[in-house]
Amino acid sequence: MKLVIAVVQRQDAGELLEALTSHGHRVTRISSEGGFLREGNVTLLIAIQDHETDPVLKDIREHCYTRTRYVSPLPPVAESGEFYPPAPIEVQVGGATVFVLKAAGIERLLA
Ligand code: 2BA
Repeated sequence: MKLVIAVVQRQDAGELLEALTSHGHRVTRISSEGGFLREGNVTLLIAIQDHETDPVLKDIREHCYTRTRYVSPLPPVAESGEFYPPAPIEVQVGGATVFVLKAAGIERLLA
């Protein structure tokens, strides 16, 4: 059994969730934030059998796109007091960051 943790861009999350659930997977969607861009993204938890790993990764590949973002670094402190805005840095985000972990099992605790 595996636990797939997929960090995806918010724009891709809806279609990916639909694809995964339509293929019979149970998914938990968590709103998250990237530490670098400090922008909202989505983390999906998907517990699956080992043989489902490749099809799940295929769904993620098919629905998560690479996008270019520009980040403005903080301006350096100018000694003369003049302001020189630094050039934005280009950053490629996605398709997705995926962690595949071995899972011991799933317990559904019913009271
Ligand atoms: P962020 O941390 O906001 O990172 C967004 C994008 O910025 C990253 O895209 C990467 O291209 C770039 N980036 C991140 N840290 C950087 C750095 N120190 N210097 C230069 N560029 C940097 P992705 O690699 O596609 O990552 C997308 C999101 O996936 C990340 O958002 C974060 O939420 C998550 N993530 C990526 N790698 C991770 C890891 N090793 N552990 C936990 N979460 C991770």
